[in-house]
Order: sequence, then C-alpha cells, then structure tokens
Amino acid sequence: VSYDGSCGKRQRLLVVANRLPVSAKRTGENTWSLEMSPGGLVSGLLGVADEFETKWVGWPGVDVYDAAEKNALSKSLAEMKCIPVFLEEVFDQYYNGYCNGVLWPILHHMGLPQEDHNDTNKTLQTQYDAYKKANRMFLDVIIENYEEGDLVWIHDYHLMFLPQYLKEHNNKIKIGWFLHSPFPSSEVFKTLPSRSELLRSVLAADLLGFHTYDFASHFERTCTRILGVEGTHEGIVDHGKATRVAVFPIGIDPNRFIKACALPEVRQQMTELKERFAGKKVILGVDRLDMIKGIPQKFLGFEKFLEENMDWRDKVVLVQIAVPTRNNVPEYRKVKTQVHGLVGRINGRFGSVSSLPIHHLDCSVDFNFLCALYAIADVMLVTSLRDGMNLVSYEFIACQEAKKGVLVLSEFAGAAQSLGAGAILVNPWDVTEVSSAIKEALNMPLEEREKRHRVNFQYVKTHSAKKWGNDFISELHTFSESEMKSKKI
Ligand code: GDG
Repeated sequence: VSYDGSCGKRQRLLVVANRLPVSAKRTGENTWSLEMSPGGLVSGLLGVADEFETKWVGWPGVDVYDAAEKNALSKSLAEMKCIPVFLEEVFDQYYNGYCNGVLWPILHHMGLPQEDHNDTNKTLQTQYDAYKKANRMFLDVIIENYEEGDLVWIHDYHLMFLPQYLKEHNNKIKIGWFLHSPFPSSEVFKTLPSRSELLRSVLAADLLGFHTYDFASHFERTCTRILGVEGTHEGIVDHGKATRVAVFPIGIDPNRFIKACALPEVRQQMTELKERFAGKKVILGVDRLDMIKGIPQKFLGFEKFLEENMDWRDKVVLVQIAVPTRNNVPEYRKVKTQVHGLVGRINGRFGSVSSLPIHHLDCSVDFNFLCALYAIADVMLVTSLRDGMNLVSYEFIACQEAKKGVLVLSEFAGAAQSLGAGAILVNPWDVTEVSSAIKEALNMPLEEREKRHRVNFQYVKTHSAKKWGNDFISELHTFSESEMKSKKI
C-alpha cells in the first residue's frame, strides 16, 4: 500500500492513546518543557510516526486547571504534533480506578479487586462512569481535530468505548483498535460486570489487533460466549457488521539500539560497568514495578539459585531496574513493599560487606545507560506473570551483538511466541525452574549462545515497530476496500 496521495500529501493518522508520548513540566507561568516519555507504546510507535502525517491525541501527564495554562500547553504540544485531552475532573477514577485497578488486572488474569463500598468514589460503578466520561472527552477532542479521510488508530484498554462513540458520531471514520496487553480467557473476562457493553463497543471498530494468536482467539471466543456472535477466521460478524480481528506482534526500532551501543558515551559507560562488576556475571532485569512483571518471583528464583549454587555466590550479581509506576493504585504500593522485603532478605542472607547479590533501583535510567546495561549483561531475566509482548526482551537482543548473552523469558509474555526459539523459556511461578534456567544460562557455551542469538537477532531486525505499524495500517486500508465483501464472511 502506498500512503502518498496524488498531490504528494502523506496519509493523515490520528494516534489516540491514554498518554501522549511526551511528559510536560511547568517551568514558569504558562511555560512548559516537554520531553519524550519512556514506555512500551512510545517505543513501538516511534518507529512508525515518520511514515505518516501523524498527530497524537492523549492526556499530557499533568493536571492543568487554569484556562490560560491549558492554552499555553496546547500550543507547545502542537509543535510536537500532540493534541491534549485534559482529564482532571475524572482522572483518578478513570485511570487509577477503572483502567489500572479493574481492567488491567482482569486482562492479566488477576481477577477483580475487592470493592470498597464505604467510599462512593471508589465503587466499581463510579469508576465505570468516570471511564465512560473520559472516553467521551477523548471523543470531543477527536471530533474537533478530525479531517475527512483520516485514519484513527486507538490504543489499548483505556479507550474501549471510543470505537462505538466515534462510529455513532460518523460511521465513515476508519477505526483500528490495538490492545497492548493480553486478552484473557472468557472465564476470566466474564466476571467483569460491564463485559457486554465493553465488547460491543470495541466491535464497532473496523480492525482489532492483538500481539498473539492466543490473545486474538481468547477475544473471539469471549465475544462468542458472552454476546453470542459468530467468530470466523477473518474476525467477527454481528448483525451484518463485520469486524476484522488479526494478529500484529509489535517490535522495536532495532537500529536505535544498535546505534546507541556504538556511541563513545555508551562505550565508556559499558567500560565502567564492566570494571564495576569485574569477575562477576551480570544478570539484568528491567521492568516497570508492576504486579504483572513478576519481580518477586524473579527474586525468589534467584534466591533459590544462590541457595543451591554456593560456588556462584560471589560470582554473580542481579541488577534490577524497577521503574516506578501507578503509585496511586494500592496494589502497586503493596508489590513495592514486597519487593523491598525480598531484596533486604536476599542481600542480608547472601551479601557481604564488600558485595551484594542484588542491586535494586527504584527509578528509571536514561536511554544511553539502559543500552550500556543491556550490552554488558550476560543474562536478561524476564519473569512476567502475563505480558502483552515485553519489549525489553527485544531491546536486550538488539544490544547483544558483541556479547551474545542469554535471554531467560517467561512463557507468559507475548514475546515467548516470537523469541522462544532462542530464549530459555520458564514458568515464573516455578522457582526451581527459574533457578535452573539461571544456571543453564550462566553456563551456556559460546557456540550455543551464538546460535540462539542469531535466530533472535534476525527476528528482532525483521519484525520491527515500523513493520508492525505499517502492517496494521495497511490492513485498515484493505478492510475499507473489502467491507462490502466482508459482510459475506
Ligand atoms: C506495554 C505492555 C507491551 C523501561 N525502563 C526504562 C525504560 N524502559 C522502557 C523499555 C521499553 C519499555 O519501557 C517497556 O516496555 P515493555 O513492553 O517491556 O512493557 P510495558 O511498559 O508494560 O508495555 C507490554 C508494550 O506495552 C508494547 O505493546 O510489550 O506487554 O505491558 O521500551 O526500554 N526506558 C528508559 N529507562 C528506563 O529505566 N529510558
């Protein structure tokens, strides 16, 4: 598909996500500084944005109440092709409440949280109402900025009502919706009180994308069981309306990482890190501090490994970057306390005055330093309990051209479907298996490491973020041509 129109204009694309790809900070009265913010979606879309005349729609990451301030921020954001949706009045109940307290655990097989009936702000119903209201606020901003022919690509579980609201407003708008998280089995999704409304609304889109076949088929089966609609290999048909359901595994921009690893600054950081950990193998973990990332399970597996392999105790270190996230959701504060307890216990048991087995950081690191860490690591340890894809695994491989380190990867991450051939797959709930995998990875001969790296590197190079974005948008175009035909599916 060529996206160039006859007059050389690029196809316009509205990328709609809860969060804009920038974070805004006040620097004075009505002045703002803007910076690109880290995260899976941002990393994925960076590789695709240049192909289209792209505009981003989303929450700017700060509370702004004053009209003049909103105006000033909107102007600065416009220079970065970003359009803000100000969500102040509903944000807590919409984002911390319904999105991250209800939908996120359900999508990751973790069940519904206990409802707090003493606080009317925290009931499921109040949060659900705020969620719908927030989706309507997105709708208003999109309507204001939509031009005929624009493609609208909606991202993630924050915006499940938006496809329906947009189609009700203008049935001709081409809409794609992509889910970055897993979709659970119907038995889990069925517990959600608003299950039918949410599914029906998502089905209003033209194209629905998932990272893996498992997630797509869970979604289709859930629609069949809950709504009684017909699922086919093409998608879902409901009252003559066909919705295409397909698989688009996300990737990264591998060259961004490869180039960073060649920078003098990064090479210097690599040298310093190697000196710092001289004589030791480095196991690396990079995760948001989220229940789904299985950081406690990772530490338990590492503890078991140290228990059972005395000869390794002074020869290995686990460096864990645990990026703070969603601090306003109680479950996240609990997991942080749990993680800190485990770090203390393991370092207390196996550390000495001069060396600690776990280096745990409660912060993010800058991009160059992250690449240096990826490049010097001997083993990357990913123990997600569920994960849509897990881009960290891809980034590690992109940075390992010289070292050929080993990826130990949870079988419950979407990435296990794509990088399984070169990684050692583990069940993160099984501490013995994680411990054995660490041992196998640390002892793996170079020849075997090279073989595995080659397979995974090839995959990461060819299945880039750019390909992911282009595939999705190409499919959205095709669907528009075959809409009439698809009614016969
Ligand atoms: C969601 C889904 C899916 C992390 N720490 C630092 C840092 N990061 C960057 C990484 C990577 C991104 O954040 C994390 O991406 P993941 O894919 O691993 O995880 P989520 O944030 O949970 O993303 C996930 C993804 O969406 C895409 O669809 O794969 O399953 O949950 O890019 O590099 N970046 C910097 N410093 C850090 O300390 N600079």
